[in-house]
Amino acid sequence: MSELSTDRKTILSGMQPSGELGIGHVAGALRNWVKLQNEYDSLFCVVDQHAITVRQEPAKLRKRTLDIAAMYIAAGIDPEQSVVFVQSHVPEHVQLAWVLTCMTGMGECARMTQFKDKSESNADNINVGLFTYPILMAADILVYNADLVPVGQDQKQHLELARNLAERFNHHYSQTFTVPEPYIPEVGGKIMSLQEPTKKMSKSDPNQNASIWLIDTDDQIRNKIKRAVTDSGSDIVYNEELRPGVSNMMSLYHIATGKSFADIEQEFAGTSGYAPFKEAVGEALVGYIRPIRERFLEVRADKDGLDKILHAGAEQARARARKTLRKVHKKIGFVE
Ligand code: ATP
Ligand code: LTN
Repeated sequence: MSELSTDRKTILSGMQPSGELGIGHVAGALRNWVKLQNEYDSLFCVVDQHAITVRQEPAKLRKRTLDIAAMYIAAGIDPEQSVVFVQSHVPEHVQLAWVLTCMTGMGECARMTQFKDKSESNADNINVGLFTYPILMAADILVYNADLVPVGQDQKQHLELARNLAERFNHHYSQTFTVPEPYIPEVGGKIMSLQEPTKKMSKSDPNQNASIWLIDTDDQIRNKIKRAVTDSGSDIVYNEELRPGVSNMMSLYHIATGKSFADIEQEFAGTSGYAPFKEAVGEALVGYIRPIRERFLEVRADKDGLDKILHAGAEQARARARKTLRKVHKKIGFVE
């Protein structure tokens, strides 16, 4: 298990156990986590407390929390090198979130696009947690003084709030928090729904044909790609606005093979129709996802091993979070 050292910069990121992980999560986040863990002190948490901002069934939440942790490892996070833990095992996140809540304006939360979107999709449960969600996320990050936060594009606005809160606290009291930077992949960083390529591929999408899950079988992957909505036209060129369907296929091919968009365009120049390209995308994804799925099944089957990793991870995370929280409480005038 890694010792967190202070001479390396820190990264922190997390995902909600609100559903299965798909290829979008690899593209937008996981592949960067894996890359960055060699150079940074790395913490990766499963944010179960964020997940309950929408209704969750207890048994499913429990299962998915372990699934997501196992998927981090299957995707290449090495628990010997990185700290892997569950958010609710480290109560300091919520403790810091309260302090930050008292420094955040109502308007700052009200303008978050994710809050607006989720209020629409959960109209019967617009709870205060959904509103203050980004403050808890800021606490997740600031409690470890993370320098860098690898996330997908949709999290940029939340990151901005975390930066503002860090600066605000430092200004009101004294230098305490590192102001975190987002780390967002540009090329192929956002994977769209296979059925509506102008919408993000998301784990809460009820249409099962819209997403490629990391636990999909080879045939499921091939079939979903075959059925994916493409555009009218037949040449393979990247243009998110005019050709969202084909551009999304190119992003998937890029993730699975590492090839640039220019190389992909050249590889398929002159082929007639989308069918051969889609077949190549399907096969590339099958080859990319298979080892992740197999490793996931192995890690998930070893319940004790996974428990050990998560509990050791929580202990390491707590040691670090406690230090920050103590400092914060002292600065704001809480009696020791
Ligand atoms: P939900 O649909 O339940 O709100 P989600 O599928 O968007 O969740 P999150 O847990 O919110 O998933 O996201 C985890 C990380 O994966 C975030 O950094 C997010 O930006 C990234 N991510 C999720 N979906 C995609 C996608 N389709 N393309 C690129 N990145 C993605
Ligand atoms: N809000 C993020 C998940 C998340 C997160 C974090 C990401 C919660 N806390 C801290 C990075 C750092 C999401 O919905 N993807």
